[in-house]
Amino acid sequence: MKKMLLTLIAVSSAALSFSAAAQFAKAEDAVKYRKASFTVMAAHFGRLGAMAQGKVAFDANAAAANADIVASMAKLPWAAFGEGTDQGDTKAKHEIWSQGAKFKDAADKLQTESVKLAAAARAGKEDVFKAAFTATAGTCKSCHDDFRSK
Ligand code: ASC
Repeated sequence: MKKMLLTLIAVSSAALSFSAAAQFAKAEDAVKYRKASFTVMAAHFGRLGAMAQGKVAFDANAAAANADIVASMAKLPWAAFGEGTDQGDTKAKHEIWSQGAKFKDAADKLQTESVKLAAAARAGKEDVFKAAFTATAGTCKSCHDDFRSK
């Protein structure tokens, strides 16, 4: 019994390290994962947008908390754009894979600008925050224009 248990542990930890290396068991899981990270990002970016547009009063702490989540989410989707994940329920354009360096550059810009956005929010100056919001939104838009179908 003890031996069986040890074998089971050995087998399941081998399976675990294999799936960690492969990142996603199925292409469909990768698509779901990246969409989920964009969905969370958009929810928090939307709250920042409401402040940037003056629909909600600027609040540095709330803005910083939302921007931190955007910056965290901005790290996640890219690992889920692996080979074979261009099919199924996705708006991802084939250019993501045929122009990989350009896509990576766009992904990096979002990450850089969202970190700056969090810092700008924390600094508590509304005009600086608004400018950083516009810069970050620009990185969303240009990546969507090039790499997401309508
Ligand atoms: C958002 C959101 C996006 C971006 C983009 C910026 O709030 O969900 O995808 O801003 O529209 O142009």
